[in-house]
Amino acid sequence: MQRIYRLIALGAITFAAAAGAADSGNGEGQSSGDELPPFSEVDQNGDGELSLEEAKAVGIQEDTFEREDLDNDGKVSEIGYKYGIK
Ligand SMILES: [Ca+2]
Ligand SMILES: [Ca+2]
Repeated sequence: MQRIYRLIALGAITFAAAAGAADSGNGEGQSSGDELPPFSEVDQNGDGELSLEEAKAVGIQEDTFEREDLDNDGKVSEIGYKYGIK
């Protein structure tokens, strides 16, 4: 059983490293433990930002969205989506 735990730990480290490196990359869609779809899928009108409507379409709560919309312009950036919304 110990071997399995080691594999899980290794996977978590790899994922964390990949998430840090994928800052400006176009995401290779390896989602281990990430329930949310890639930003490109969520951003339905392709304006590079997430509207409340787009957020709700993938099950993001309105209060979660508002928390991430720091400047209250009704939109959340890709970074906010990736790192702020869980
Ligand atoms: Ca959008
Ligand atoms: Ca905003």
